[in-house]
Amino acid sequence: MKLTKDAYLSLYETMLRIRFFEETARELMLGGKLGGFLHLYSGEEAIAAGVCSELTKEDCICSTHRGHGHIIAKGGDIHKMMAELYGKATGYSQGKSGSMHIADIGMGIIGANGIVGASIPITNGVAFALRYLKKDAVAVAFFGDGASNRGTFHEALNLASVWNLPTIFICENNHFGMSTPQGRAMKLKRISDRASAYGIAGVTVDGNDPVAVKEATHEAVKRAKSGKGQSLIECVTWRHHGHYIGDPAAYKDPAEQKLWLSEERDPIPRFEARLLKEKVANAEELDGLKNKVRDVISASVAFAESSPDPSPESMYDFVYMPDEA
Ligand SMILES: Cc1ncc(C[n+]2csc(CCOP(=O)(O)OP(=O)(O)O)c2C)c(N)n1
Repeated sequence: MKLTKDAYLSLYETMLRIRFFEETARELMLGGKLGGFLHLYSGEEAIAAGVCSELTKEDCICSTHRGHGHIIAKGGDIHKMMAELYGKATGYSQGKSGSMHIADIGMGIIGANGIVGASIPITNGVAFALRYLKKDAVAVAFFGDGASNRGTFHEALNLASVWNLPTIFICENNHFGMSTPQGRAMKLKRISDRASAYGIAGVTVDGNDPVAVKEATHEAVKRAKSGKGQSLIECVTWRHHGHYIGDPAAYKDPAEQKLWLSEERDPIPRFEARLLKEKVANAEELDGLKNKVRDVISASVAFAESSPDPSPESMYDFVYMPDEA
């Protein structure tokens, strides 16, 4: 795939936006400024950036507990995201959901989801709706290697296949489900091999290379939009931190951790080296983008900190309750 300079820099900028958002949120939480749970996406940025670079506003994504990267890459509002982490009234869910339930329907962001594997069948529902409404669009499910062992994954791949839905399945294989390594939860080495059981296309790509992810997604979107079927794309990656903030990740092999955090593996310095080597951009341009993104994240923190808390009277607003008993 031949990319323009703008396309390369857009992938780079998206990865920076995710990394800086995540690392800022980490510092804020460790500093006691944020409450709730935080599952960081640092290290996996190339997947969200590569996938979402092939999606239009009409295409939809369903996300996970580790969802900030997907939301940022799909065009979510960083100010509203940060305010939500702060529990402020200006947040995506008026400060009531925190990190794991951010949605922006207008941007095709159907929602993050704290239930592992739940986003996968929901994506089929979205794909069904898109087809019913005759939209030229796809629905994309993000999920982890752990989630691919759940029944929801298997049922959803089967249903998408037999109903020929425009669904794309993105498995983010970061090698662990909480503290359990992939090898202890499944015998397969390649999760993409599961696709053939359902008659759909399966491919494993380097999930730390945004261009490889973009290329695979390009093919998957083409296939889905032309009615030729679904795709399971396994993106091999590594999460830099523990499962959530507070997990010291003592179960990781230190040598492996060091290797994946090195400049050769970390998707951001690795992509920077490529952009410089292929003369797509020079160091000043890349630094300029870094400064620009840092300013965006700092502004989002200032916005969140100066936003009001939700009022006690609004406690039950936007909260679903069945008919009062
Ligand atoms: C149905 C369900 N079971 C268990 C959990 C607890 N849990 C939260 S994240 C997680 C691991 C998920 O691993 P994976 O799908 O590989 O995603 P990753 O965290 O690696 O991104 C588990 C077991 C949950 N939230 N939902």
